[in-house]
Amino acid sequence: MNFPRDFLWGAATAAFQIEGANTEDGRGESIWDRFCRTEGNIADGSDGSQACDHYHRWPDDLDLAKWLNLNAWRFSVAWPRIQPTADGKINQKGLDFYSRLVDGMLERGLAPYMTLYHWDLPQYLQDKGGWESRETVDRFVEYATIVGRALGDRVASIATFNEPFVTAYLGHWMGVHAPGIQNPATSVQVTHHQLLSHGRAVQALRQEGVKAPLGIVLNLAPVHPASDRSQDIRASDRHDVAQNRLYLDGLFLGKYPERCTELLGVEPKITEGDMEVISTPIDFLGVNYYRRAIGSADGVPSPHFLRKENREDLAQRQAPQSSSTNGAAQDKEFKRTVELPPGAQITAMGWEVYHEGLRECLEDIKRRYANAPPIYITESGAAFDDEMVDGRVDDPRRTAYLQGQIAALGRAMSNGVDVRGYFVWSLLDNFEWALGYSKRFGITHIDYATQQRTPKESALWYRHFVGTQR
Ligand code: IFM
Repeated sequence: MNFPRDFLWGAATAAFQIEGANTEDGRGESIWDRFCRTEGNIADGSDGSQACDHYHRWPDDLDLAKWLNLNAWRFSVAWPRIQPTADGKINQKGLDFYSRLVDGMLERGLAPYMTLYHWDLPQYLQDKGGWESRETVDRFVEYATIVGRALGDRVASIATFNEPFVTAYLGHWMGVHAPGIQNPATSVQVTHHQLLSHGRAVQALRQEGVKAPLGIVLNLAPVHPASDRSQDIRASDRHDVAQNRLYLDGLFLGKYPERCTELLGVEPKITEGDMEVISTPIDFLGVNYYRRAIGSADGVPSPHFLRKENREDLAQRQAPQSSSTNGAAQDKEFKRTVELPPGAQITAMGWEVYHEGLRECLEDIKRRYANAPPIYITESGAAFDDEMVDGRVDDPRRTAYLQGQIAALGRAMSNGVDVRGYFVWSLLDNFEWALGYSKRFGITHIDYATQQRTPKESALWYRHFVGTQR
């Protein structure tokens, strides 16, 4: 398929995963800095203090993106660089960094796609309750307004949040991401407060006169029951509510799914008027797609989504412990992950390769939400155990993955879904959260000892492919 001439072809990144320099120019502490310091939280014991050193090497990285023929770059702003201290005072050096970065993109013909929150909450806000506290909503609106005023006239779009489901679920239900909380009730409240922050920020930015299109980025997954047994269908419904419906229904229908409380066992505290704010119309929806979910009553959580101590006793946790607030035990009932179908191809994350799922997600949005705005695929990619041989990284499985994703996207567009751009996750190998540097998602290899960047064969394929689309 030939994509429209003005279609965006980009690559996505996130501040904490690539910047490093986490004490430089007045940056404050984030929940991820703190989380990395606790032994056992990060698989390889690493942290984000150096990462890809993008804070210093950003001109080279932008040159690389330009060389790859890309016309868009997705990045996130680190909140602790902008408001490093609890008094909320603006750190001009932090704003200046992003201002230079955005100008650098514009000079190279890269449209800046900015995300305000990609998981690095200032630690001082966590100390006061983090996303569970409604006060954080006000603080987010203040932060969004500061960044919107400084950069809103130059960026191509502003996404409020990246993957609020991951913050809620991995950060507050399973406790494998910062801030490491394991409490389902907190997790659901965190979902509500992130969505409320999103809606309030969209309203505030519009009031400020910010012209950039405004939206949010969700990670979606079609959910298929493992069988037609009623227990498996219920497990699927539960997962679908937790990952997809809470967010999509909230944003586009202005209400949470009717079976939300029954299926999740907890309900958020909602104040009158919240749902109207959450469903404030937006200009675009970002969709991150990696894999489908399979709902099974016999499923066990993926070990990656368990804290170390819970991974060890996974085998013993076959009996449901319904009254416990221990997230892992609760997740046994969540039944998120099951064994993959025989013959399934998997990535280094243990994730099934299932391209049709992207088409399914996109068509599901079109079918269910008449008011959904144009879509961007804001992340799509795969981790593999790459090897550098004689200065080359031959990664045919990643190339095939990207080809499969782009073909599925093309099918969805042929079926009428309005998609405007595609961003590979990720331009560079980077800090893969609780898995540290052990998983490589980049189309560019990073040698972390020397910070040498080497485009992999998949990058060369992407460069060629994008060239044919112009
Ligand atoms: O690395 C993450 C990214 O930060 C958010 N989306 C999924 C990626 C791969 O796990």
